[in-house]
Amino acid sequence: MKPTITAFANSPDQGQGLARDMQVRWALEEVGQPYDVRLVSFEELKKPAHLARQPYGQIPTYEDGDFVLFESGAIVLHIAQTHAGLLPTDANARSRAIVWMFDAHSTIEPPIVNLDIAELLEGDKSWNAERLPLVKDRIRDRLRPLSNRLGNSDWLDGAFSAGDLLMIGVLRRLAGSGILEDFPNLAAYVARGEARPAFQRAFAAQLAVFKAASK
Ligand code: GTB
Repeated sequence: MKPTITAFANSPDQGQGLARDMQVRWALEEVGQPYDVRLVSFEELKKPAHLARQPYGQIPTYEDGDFVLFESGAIVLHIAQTHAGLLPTDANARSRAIVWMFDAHSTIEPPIVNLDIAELLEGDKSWNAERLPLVKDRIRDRLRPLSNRLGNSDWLDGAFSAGDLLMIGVLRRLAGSGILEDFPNLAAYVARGEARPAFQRAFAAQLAVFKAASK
């Protein structure tokens, strides 16, 4: 049976793959698992049928029969644990890959979300111009150690893993900020992820939703 995921019927990013269904699609493509997509409008997100799947009324979700998951990181971990290809088989190496999944969402992403908030929601505040450089510096403070750890390696710990998938998904949110360009090895790391055929398929699938909606 094919799992069903949810995604925005009208993604505000206009198909740039920044909404979090992208990571779930990418993971499913990496492991070769076909899937269905239920497109959800902003109104439907907050209705009981969707709230039963996702208590905060957000995407993405993952359903396999009666089995329902939310939280993109947990969904990607489930896919990686139930299919070959996204986590090493050695127990310690697997745990190290999972470290990077947590790191992406709990250490690297929060200051990046703060930048989105500062730019999108606080742009009209009198103190915004003074605060913005501080918000950007906090991101650089997180990216510096990450860049040092990656060094000249292709991926964070050996072969490409679910840790890289989530990390690249988070770093992609910096597109257009100019910050990633301060760390050329991280910019190249993101480009390497985006060049993967599975990423390309996932990106094309979510872009097709935007194109169909704007016809
Ligand atoms: N922790 C949850 C997870 O990882 O699954 C967070 C899920 C979440 O933030 N979902 C967002 C959502 O459904 C979409 S991804 N928001 C609707 C709401 O809260 O009402 C975040 C997102 C949205 C849009 C862009 N964009 O347009 O660039 C980027 C990221």
